[in-house]
Amino acid sequence: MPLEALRFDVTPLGLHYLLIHYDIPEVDEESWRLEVDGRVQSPLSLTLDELRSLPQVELAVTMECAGNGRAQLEPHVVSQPWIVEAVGTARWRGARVEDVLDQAAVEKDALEIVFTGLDRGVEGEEEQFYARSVGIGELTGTDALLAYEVNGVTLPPQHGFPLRLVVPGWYGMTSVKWLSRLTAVETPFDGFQMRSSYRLREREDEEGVPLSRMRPRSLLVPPGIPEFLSRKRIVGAGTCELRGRAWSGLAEIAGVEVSTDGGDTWSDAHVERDGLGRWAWRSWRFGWDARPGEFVLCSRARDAAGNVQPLEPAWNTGGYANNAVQRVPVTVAG
Ligand SMILES: Nc1nc2c(c(=O)[nH]1)N[C@H]1C(S)=C(S)[C@@H](COP(=O)(O)O)O[C@H]1N2
Ligand SMILES: [Mo]
Repeated sequence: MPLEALRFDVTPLGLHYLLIHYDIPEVDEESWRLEVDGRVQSPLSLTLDELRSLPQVELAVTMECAGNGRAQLEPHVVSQPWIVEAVGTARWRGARVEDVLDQAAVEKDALEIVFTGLDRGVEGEEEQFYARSVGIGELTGTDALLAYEVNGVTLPPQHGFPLRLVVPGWYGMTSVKWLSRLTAVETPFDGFQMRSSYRLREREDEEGVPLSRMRPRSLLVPPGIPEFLSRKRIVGAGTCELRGRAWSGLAEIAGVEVSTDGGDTWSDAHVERDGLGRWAWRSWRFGWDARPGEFVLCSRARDAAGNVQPLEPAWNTGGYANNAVQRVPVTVAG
């Protein structure tokens, strides 16, 4: 997502980031079914119309790739080289996962649901369909959705047509696109995307900690205008309203601070009540009296659980969850 799109409460389609491990799969709308099987009393094979006839829920959800910020890690981690643009907010519309699980009558001994996509590829020398599991507790009494619409239109191919999972508050990898199957299992699923990817590890041979919810992060709407090659920003002297967005999947945003000296001193920004709901980012603003000179603008979010953005990234083998404060070099012209 181009960072100037942080101006929109809801990211217009086409400006929302995309992450696709393999290829966008070919889907035949007529023959497509969502299979629900495994530890259930009534296995299901649902058409899109049947899913649409369940109670519909629409939620604004900020989704961020767990690899956002990876390109800023040293030593470099080879994978999608996101700077900080792998985030977006969309209005997802669909059925509650819980309603489908109720219809299938999931057995009491089921621990997780495995969500399998139609996209197939080779990763870590393993041929696979993209698949991730989610604990039953994260899917019942929560806002987890099986979405068939985004921003008021049918899901486009790149966002998971005809159906995707959306787990609000979690990093994007869990929101499996191009769903074909939900399987209730009684033992933890150890597919590649659970066992190998999406774990915080300091060494390759560690078991690591699985990623789940998004850590707090805030970003600035790029102020002024950019210089073509360096991307440095140029702002006119005088009062300059700095704006941005902040989110956390762990707890509500409790505050945002701004620094104009690269993180040495901080002042509180004003955080707005946007009415987009708990799962969407919050907008913030800060009045800056810009005097001529060189500045490094930063913003730092904290959430109600006491999580704060660090000044420096913590390295890990996958380059995940780097929520270190953003630094935006700015020249204020005299
Ligand atoms: N089937 C499938 N689902 C997937 C992926 C994928 O490659 N295949 N990528 C995941 C990752 S890593 C992210 S960050 C989000 C991105 O969703 P978006 O492309 O709609 O923004 O989708 C997730 N769901
Ligand atoms: Mo991702």
